Amino acid sequence: MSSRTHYRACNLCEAICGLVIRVEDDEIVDLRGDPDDPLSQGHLCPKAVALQDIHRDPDRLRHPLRRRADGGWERLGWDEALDTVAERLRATQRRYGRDSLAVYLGNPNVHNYGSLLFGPPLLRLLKTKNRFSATSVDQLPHHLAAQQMFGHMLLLPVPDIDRTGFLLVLGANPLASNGSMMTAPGFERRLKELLARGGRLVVVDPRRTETARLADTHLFVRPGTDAFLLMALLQVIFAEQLEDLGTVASYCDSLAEVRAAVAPFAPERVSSITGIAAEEIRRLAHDFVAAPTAACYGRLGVSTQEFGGLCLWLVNLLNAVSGNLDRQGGVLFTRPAVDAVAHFGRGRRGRWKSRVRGLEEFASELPVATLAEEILTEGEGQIRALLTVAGNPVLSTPNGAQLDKALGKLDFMVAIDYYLNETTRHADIILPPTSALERDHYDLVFNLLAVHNVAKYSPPLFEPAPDARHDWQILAQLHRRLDSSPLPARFRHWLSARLGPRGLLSLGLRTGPYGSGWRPFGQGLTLKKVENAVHGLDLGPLQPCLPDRLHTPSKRIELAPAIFLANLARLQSRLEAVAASSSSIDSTALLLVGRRQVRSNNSWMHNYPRLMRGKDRCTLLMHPDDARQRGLHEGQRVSVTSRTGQVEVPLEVSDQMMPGVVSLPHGWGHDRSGARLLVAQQHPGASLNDLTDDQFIDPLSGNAAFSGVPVEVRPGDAATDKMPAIESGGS
Ligand SMILES: Nc1nc2c(c(=O)[nH]1)N[C@H]1C(S)=C(S)[C@@H](COP(=O)(O)OP(=O)(O)OC[C@H]3O[C@@H](n4cnc5c(=O)[nH]c(N)nc54)[C@H](O)[C@@H]3O)O[C@H]1N2
Ligand SMILES: Nc1nc2c(c(=O)[nH]1)N[C@H]1C(S)=C(S)[C@@H](COP(=O)(O)OP(=O)(O)OC[C@H]3O[C@@H](n4cnc5c(=O)[nH]c(N)nc54)[C@H](O)[C@@H]3O)O[C@H]1N2
Ligand code: SF4
Ligand SMILES: [Mo]
Repeated sequence: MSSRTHYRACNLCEAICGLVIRVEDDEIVDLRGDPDDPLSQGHLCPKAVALQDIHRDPDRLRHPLRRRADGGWERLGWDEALDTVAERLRATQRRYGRDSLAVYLGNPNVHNYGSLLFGPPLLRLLKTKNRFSATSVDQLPHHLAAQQMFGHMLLLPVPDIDRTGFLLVLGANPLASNGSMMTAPGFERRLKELLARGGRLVVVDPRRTETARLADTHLFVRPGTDAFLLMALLQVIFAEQLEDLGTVASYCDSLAEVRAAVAPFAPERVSSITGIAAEEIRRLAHDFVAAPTAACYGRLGVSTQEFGGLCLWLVNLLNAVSGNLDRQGGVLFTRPAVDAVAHFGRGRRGRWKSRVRGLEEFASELPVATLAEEILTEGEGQIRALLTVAGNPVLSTPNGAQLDKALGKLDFMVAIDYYLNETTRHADIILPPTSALERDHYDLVFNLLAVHNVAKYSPPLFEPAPDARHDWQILAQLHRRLDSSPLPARFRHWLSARLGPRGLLSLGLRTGPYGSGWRPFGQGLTLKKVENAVHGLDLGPLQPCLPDRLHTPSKRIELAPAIFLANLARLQSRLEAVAASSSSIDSTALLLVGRRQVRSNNSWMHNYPRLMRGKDRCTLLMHPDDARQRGLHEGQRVSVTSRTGQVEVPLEVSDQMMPGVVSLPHGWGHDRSGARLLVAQQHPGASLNDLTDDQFIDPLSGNAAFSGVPVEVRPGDAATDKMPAIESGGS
């Protein structure tokens, strides 16, 4: 019997936990958190076991598939599959123009360094303006604020959680999500340590979440109104002359404009719209500036809302004017061993607009909320073909049901994905890559967002199956087939495909901030050194690094970018409208928000029996008063209706919800026919995005607004009046 121990980083979520995996005869016999990983220090969540379940899953596709005329699927060789795809994409673009081909990149691309290195060149080659990704249902406002204030969309300040004295969390639930745009494996331990050292944790969320329960203070906020709260916090700071920019003061522009802009937003004026008492807001502002160090952290709940762009600007501002930007214990920029800031674009904006709704491009992408209408609206420039890479937009983008219909109307669709799921069932050809355990990994994105500088290389655990392709190989082989560039460009692509992700990583490490350069021996980081440190290399705590790291042409921080100031008129008029109406709350409509659950990951991890055990988790959470008013009770099936659709789910009555707000997790809704997900289809749940609205976006950033969708809730039609339990065959 051959036995070996393997070290790697889990790539399922942003926490990049170190794993120790024991393998005997190609079977995983033990998998645990690596106590010697300098970042994760042994942390692990239940999803890590899913890595082997994904690998073994009989539903995971292992060969290219082509849809037959009768709707069934047939196996296809790689060459024939890639040739056909290249031919169809080329023919569509020739006939209808470049923009008739659209591309959608899903979330797992950022957890896959091969895709990150070989996806962008293919997109540039395709030259379509119809590029979409999960960014615009997620973190686009973060990039916009970073680009406008610091000059680069990837200059994202990270809260210094291990040294701060005060963490203010808006719209994030790291105890379920394990953290986002802030890689901090073991979030719970870190928060407990913060409290143990006398620090404070304040959570602002319309739900008393797992994280809020840990906090010393939790404030319910009405969905979509955080920008008012943040403006009021700043108003108090300026009105009482508490602002102190600390070390960044000498290279910040436009402080006077900020002071003037926040002046109308006194706590008393925003209290009724936010649902937070004026004295609570004042106290929070005072405590935040009085703390020895503090960090404000705003995440998904404030990013995916109507005022998302303003929110992320205001979060950065609050950190800046309290002297916590670029300060130990405040928020800091990282210094990763391969610096994505140096390798990826700064993020330009507004070079083109979407055809139907006129939404602006950012970093060469259009907001995905407009994808369905770009397919459905006839005329010059209509989308006729689609390439999806690791994405499930039918379940993950607003008004997914409309997109579902639209995908059925395409002339041609190809999906690079290892499941036949709600989205890929519309494809003509599916190209499935290797599983994560069959490939190597180095995190290019999440080291950029980590609360401590580290570097870790994960070699492949298993040999790829014969005739399997990695994502990067599929992308590179499509590229080669489509490339008619002049010879030097084709040679460059040939060379990088020869080097592969690993070779490119080696170059990136040598030329990175810790790199050895081209010296063969001696000092500096090389891939060899990173590889030899099997638990990961500790590159030290985050350090202040401004103004050097700024990418603004002036090398100064722009505190009041014009686009944000101009957008404040929207905030003002909303405030006035609410003040003018007799009541700020519509008593019949409830406001819908989303939530995440530890044993789930977006839309694609519901096919693993070990994660699916237990009671139905796709439930609507509602406050007892709201349930009573509607004559609804615990466990009952309820019908939830919005402008765009209707779903039925079991009701869970709980005072963890703010009155007037209901919560449903996203990523469910596996009852669509034609998918091949045996476990998920037994417990399908319903899709939150059949209720969200493609027309409800943050007009400033173009990001989808998921928070605060108005819905009505009534007793459901179905007779089943109990929560179905989930039986499981797995161990
Ligand atoms: N209402 C609402 N909607 C949301 C959210 C929300 O909170 N509320 N969250 C949003 C957020 S933050 C995100 S990031 C998006 C995610 O949106 P998407 O990225 O569109 O969806 P995922 O569920 O991540 O689906 C990932 C797809 O990639 C495939 N896949 C997994 N691993 C690999 C791989 O290694 N290679 C390839 N080629 N394919 C792979 C899976 O089979 C699946 O089809 O959803 C967004 N949608
Ligand atoms: N287990 C698990 N982990 C995951 C994922 C997963 O699906 N499952 N997905 C991964 C991905 S792609 C991402 S982007 C991250 C996201 O990670 P987080 O940013 O932590 O996202 P959520 O856990 O959805 O928490 C968002 C919170 O915002 C609250 N909220 C909703 N609307 C508002 C509002 O208007 N204002 C305020 N203040 N709060 C609001 C919700 O109640 C919820 O508690 O998680 C990642 N990790
Ligand atoms: S927290 Fe995220 S990275 Fe860590 S084990 Fe769980 S899924 Fe993997
Ligand atoms: Mo995300």
